[in-house]
Amino acid sequence: MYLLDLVEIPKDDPVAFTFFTGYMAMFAAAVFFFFERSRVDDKWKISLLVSGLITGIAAVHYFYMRDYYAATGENPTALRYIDWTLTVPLMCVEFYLLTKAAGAKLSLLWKLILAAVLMLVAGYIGEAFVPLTEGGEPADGATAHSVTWGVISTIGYVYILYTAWFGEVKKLADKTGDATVIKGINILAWFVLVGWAIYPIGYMCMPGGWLNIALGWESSNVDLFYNIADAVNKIGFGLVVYSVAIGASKK
Ligand SMILES: *C/C=C(C)/C=C/C=C(C)/C=C/C1=C(C)CCCC1(C)C
Repeated sequence: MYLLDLVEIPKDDPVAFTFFTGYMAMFAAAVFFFFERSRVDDKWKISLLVSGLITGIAAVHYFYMRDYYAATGENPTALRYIDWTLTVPLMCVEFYLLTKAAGAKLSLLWKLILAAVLMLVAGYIGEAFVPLTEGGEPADGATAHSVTWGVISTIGYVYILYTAWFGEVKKLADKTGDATVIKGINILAWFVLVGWAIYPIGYMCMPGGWLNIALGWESSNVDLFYNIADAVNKIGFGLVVYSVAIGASKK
């Protein structure tokens, strides 16, 4: 419905710009990962399939979010969280697949997914139900609401971070004794530490959020940070998995 009305990106709107480039980048990455599957050993094909699914699912959501934003100028919060609810668990699957050779159990996968669900459900409540005035300004209790749910969400995030850096994922990676896998997991752990940390920065730009209040950063910046973070994390993460698969296939 929106497509025909609004095809123009305002020249001074970096958020709209990142929605369009984000969409194209995710789409191109998905095509790349699907086609490259034929170049790796059989046991790595599923990892590349998952990389393709992560970026492919994101591309479809960006297709809609881009239009939603262009038509309304508002944050597509629900679409955003639907996307993450599908793609973050798939990133947990990548950790599981990489460490499976060393004996990773399904219980590891479920613990990571549960932590991701906690992180995302709390984040969604924090963003979608923040008390606002009719004019869209933060109402009484907005900051308390966003901080409370932000902290609960961070518990899930820290669990995943810990598992990748020091916990089961790290230990299993070491156990493989495979330098390519160890290095790959190490880089992915850095993605979780640095790349994923961009999301809470965006979250704090929402009305009533700390950066919104302290620095006056507008709520449209929520999407600017999320779009940049998604490109870094979904495509970057996929490329790391890809390089592990290519490296390990040559041996
Ligand atoms: C592809 C999408 C990814 C990797 C999304 C990751 C999202 C996060 C790491 C979000 C984290 C949040 C917090 C740690 C606290 C504030 C609320 C969130 C949901 C933005």
